[in-house]
Amino acid sequence: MISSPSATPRRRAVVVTPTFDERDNIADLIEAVLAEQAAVDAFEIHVLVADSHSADGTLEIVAALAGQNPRVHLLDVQERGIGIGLFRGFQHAIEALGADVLIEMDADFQHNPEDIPLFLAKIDQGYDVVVGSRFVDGSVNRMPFYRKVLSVGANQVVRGALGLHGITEITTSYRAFTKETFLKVDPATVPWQEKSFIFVPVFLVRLLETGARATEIPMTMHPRTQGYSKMVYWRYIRDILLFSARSRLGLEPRTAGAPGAGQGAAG
Ligand SMILES: Nc1nc2c(ncn2[C@@H]2O[C@H](COP(=O)(O)OP(=O)(O)OP(=O)(O)O)[C@@H](O)[C@H]2O)c(=O)[nH]1
Ligand SMILES: [Mg+2]
Repeated sequence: MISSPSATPRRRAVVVTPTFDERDNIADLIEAVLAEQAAVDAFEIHVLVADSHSADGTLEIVAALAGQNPRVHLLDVQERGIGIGLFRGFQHAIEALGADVLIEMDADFQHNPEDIPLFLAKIDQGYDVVVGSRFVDGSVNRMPFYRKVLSVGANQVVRGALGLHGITEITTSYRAFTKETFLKVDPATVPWQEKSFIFVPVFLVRLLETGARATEIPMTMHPRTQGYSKMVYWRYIRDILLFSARSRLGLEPRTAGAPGAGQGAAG
C-alpha cells in the first residue's frame, strides 16, 4: 500500500492476543493478522502476544518472529490467567507500543482475522467500542450445542443483571476499542487477576459503562482445531453467577460515572 508523504499519519492498531500453550496456532495467527494490513488504510496494524510463560515453545516462536518483524511484539506476563494476559497486554500496548486502538482477539483462530478491517472501519467511523457478536444478523455460530447453551445462558444472566441493552454478546473476546476508552476504566473494577474467564464479560461491561459509543458486528465462530482449551467451565459458570448476583445487590465496584456507580461498595 502506497501512501503519499502529505497523508495523515496512520493511527496504530495493536491486536492483543493472550496465549498459553498455543504453539500450533501462533505463527499462522500472527501472519494472518498482519496480512489484513492490505485491506486497511487508516491504521498501522501491530500484533502483541501476551503470553503466560508457556513452556510448549510459544514464547520462543513469538520471540523469533518479533526479532524479524517490528510489527510483532511479545510480552511475557509470567502468571497464568486470560485476564492477566489481556489487561497487562492492553497497558503495554498503550505505554510501550503507542497504541491508539486495541483489538482483543483469541489466538486459536476461533476469531477470524479477516474481520479486523470491519472492526477498524467502525472505529474509523467514530465508534469507541466495536463488539464481535454471534447474536446479530449475518453471524454464524458453529460451536457445539453445549457451548451455545453456555454462551446464551451467560449472556442472558449478565445482561439481565446489568440492564445492558443494545449489546447482545459479552462472552466472546473479539472486540476493538480506543485507547481513550480503555484509560477511562478503573483497573480496580475489573477482575483481571482472576484465573477464570470472568474477565471477558466484566471487562466489556466496564468499557460500556464509560459511556462509550458502541456497536456490534457479526462474526463467525467455530471450534478450535489446534491445541487445547483452557476454559474451566464450572469455574466460569460460578463466577458469572456470583458477579451477576453481586451486581444486582450493588456490591460490585463500577466505573466512575456509570449509571448507578458509587451506590455499591467501592474498591
Ligand atoms: N496469557 C494467557 N492466555 C490464556 C490463558 N488461558 C487461555 N488463554 C488464551 O485465551 C484465549 C482463549 O482461551 P481458550 O482456551 O481458547 O478458551 P475458549 O475459546 O473458551 O475454549 P475453546 O473453545 O475450547 O478454545 C486463547 O488464545 C488462549 O491461549 C492464560 O492463562 N494466560
Ligand atoms: Mg478458544
